[in-house]
Amino acid sequence: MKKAIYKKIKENDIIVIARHIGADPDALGSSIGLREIIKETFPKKEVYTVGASASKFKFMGTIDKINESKFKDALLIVLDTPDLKRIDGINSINDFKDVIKIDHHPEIDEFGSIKWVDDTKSSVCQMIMELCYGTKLKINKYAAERLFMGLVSDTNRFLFYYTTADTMRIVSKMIDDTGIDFTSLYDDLYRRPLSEIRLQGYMYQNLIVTENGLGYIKLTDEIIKQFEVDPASSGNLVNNFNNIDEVLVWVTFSEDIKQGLIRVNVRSRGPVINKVLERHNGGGHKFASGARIKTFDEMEDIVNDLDQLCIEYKKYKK
Ligand SMILES: [Mn+2]
Repeated sequence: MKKAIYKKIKENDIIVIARHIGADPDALGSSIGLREIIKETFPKKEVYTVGASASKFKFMGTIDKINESKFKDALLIVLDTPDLKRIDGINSINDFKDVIKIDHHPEIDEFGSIKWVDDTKSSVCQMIMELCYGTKLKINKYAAERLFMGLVSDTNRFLFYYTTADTMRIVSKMIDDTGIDFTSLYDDLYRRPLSEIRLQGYMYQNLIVTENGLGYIKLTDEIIKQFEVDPASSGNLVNNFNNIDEVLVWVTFSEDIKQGLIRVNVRSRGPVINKVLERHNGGGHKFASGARIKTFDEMEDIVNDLDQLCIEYKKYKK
């Protein structure tokens, strides 16, 4: 698999790297990291990353501008994106000469002449590290830093269950080989504005918790404006509710007036949640999923479904 991906990269002179909308550090780290790796290995190739830039993560690196007329001669590599509709920065994968998919989400759309999809991997950044060490691709310090930040972010600092001995081994090898100063990278990754911390405080105070172990909170446009944060950042705070005795599954509903939707972010420390979210126009990992709904009317349905999931989980556990 890795050899086949390497061969395709070697064969193509123009390579475009895409990832999902609403870029997070794993999406940015893997795409920017892979761009640098390909350039390091093949300096003559044209390599571009596409998609909207995320000002919050500007320390991850820059996104490229590319003339779309190049697409027809280019190899497209799609990272960290299970479904076609969530690929950022391109209209159709059919505009490209060839397509490779590399992802660690459960498969939704099958695409690409080569696909490497493995939902046991901690992050796509880990997969890019494995790709490097399994082929003749050369890594450099800048790429290693990006990959490290993406992996650390997707595993929540090696906390999540899909962090394995392999994860530790390859990260440690990469640090040895490139000499990155990895602890200094945490500054960029974890420093946050006071407004966001205050919103987090609000969320802790106002989380509603059912007797079955479902925690949920509704963040209206009014509340989001009051804390002067953007709607996406409130959803990111969902990861900070992981260690509460009374809460098994938790969900935030954040209104985004500009986009005319409500972002639903769900996490779990037991029940498998992605099937429920797939029924509500979303999906994701077993213990980390999301959806986009149109109005708060759909909130009740999701809350009921997830609460039911908690009930079943507790019954089965006994
Ligand atoms: Mn990811």
